[in-house]
Amino acid sequence: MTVREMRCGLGRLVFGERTLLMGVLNITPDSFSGDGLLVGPDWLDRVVEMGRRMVREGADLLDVGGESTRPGADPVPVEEELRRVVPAVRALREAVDVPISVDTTKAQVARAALVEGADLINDVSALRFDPEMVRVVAEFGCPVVLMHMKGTPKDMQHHPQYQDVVAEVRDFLWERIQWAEARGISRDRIIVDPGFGFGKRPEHNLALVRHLKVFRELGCPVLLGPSRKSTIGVLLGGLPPLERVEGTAAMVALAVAFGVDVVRVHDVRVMAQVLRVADAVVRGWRPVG
Ligand code: HH2
Repeated sequence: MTVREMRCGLGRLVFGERTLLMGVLNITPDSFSGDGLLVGPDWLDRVVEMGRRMVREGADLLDVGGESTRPGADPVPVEEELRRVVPAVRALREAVDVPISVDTTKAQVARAALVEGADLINDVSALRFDPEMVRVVAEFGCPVVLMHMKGTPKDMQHHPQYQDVVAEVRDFLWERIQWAEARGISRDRIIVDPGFGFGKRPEHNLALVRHLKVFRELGCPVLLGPSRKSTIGVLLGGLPPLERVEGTAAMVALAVAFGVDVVRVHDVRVMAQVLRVADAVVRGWRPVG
C-alpha cells in the first residue's frame, strides 16, 4: 500500500501505514449519538478533558463540531456556532498536539477556527452550502474533507433513492474534487468521504462500505464515519446509539478491510483497539510501540 503524507498545520497526516482515528467532539446539546458536550456552565472544561482523553486513548486527530447534522436537524445560527467552536478550538489547541479538524459548513466558522489554530476543515456539504467556504480553504491551504450528502440534514432521510449508490457517490465526489481544484485547492489536500448515513438507507450505507475501494480510485484518502449511526441500530434490531459500540466495531474493522484511510468515531479507546487488530491483519503486524 502506498504511503502518502499530507501537511496539516504544524504536523502532518500519514496515510497508508495504518488507519487513522479521528475522535468526535460534538459541542452541541442535541447530537444523535448522545455525546453532545454543550451541557452546563463548565462545558469547555469537559471538552478539553474529553479531547485529552481521546488523544491518550489513540486519536490521531480530533473533529470539533458545533452543529448537529442528525436527520431533521435545523441549522444553528452562525453566531451560536462560533460561540461553541471558537473557544473549544482555542482551548484544545493549548491542550493537545494532534491536528484539530472543524466540522462545519460555514465559512465564517471555518475561518475563525483556522485563525485559532485548527488544522483542517471537515465540510459535510463538500463546499456547497456556503459559497465563501472554498475561498477560506484555498487561502489557508489546509486539508479539507469533502463528503457526499443527498439533500440537507433537514430532509436527507426523506426516502433517499439511487439507481446505483456507489457510482452516484463516486461521480459526485469526483465532480467536487475537480470543482475544488479549479478554485485553488490542491488535490493532495483533499480527503473524500462517501457520507455514511447522509441521505442513505441501510442498504446504501452497506454498499458504500463494501465498495470503499471505488472511492480510493479517486486518488484521495478516504474517510468513513459509521460510528453509532442508525444503520447499525437497524441491523441490531433497534438498539439506541449508546448501545451501538460493538456494531460500530464490526463496521470499522470491515472498513479497514475494504481500504479506508481514516475512521471518524466516538468510542476512541475501543476503536483504537479494533484498528490495531484490523490493521495487523490487513496491512501486516507491527509490535505495539
Ligand atoms: N457524521 C456526522 C458528522 N460529521 N463528517 C464526516 N466527514 N463524516 C461523517 O460520517 C460525519 C461527519 C454525524 O455524526 P455526529 O457528529 O456524531 O452527530 P451530530 O451531527 O448529530 O452531531
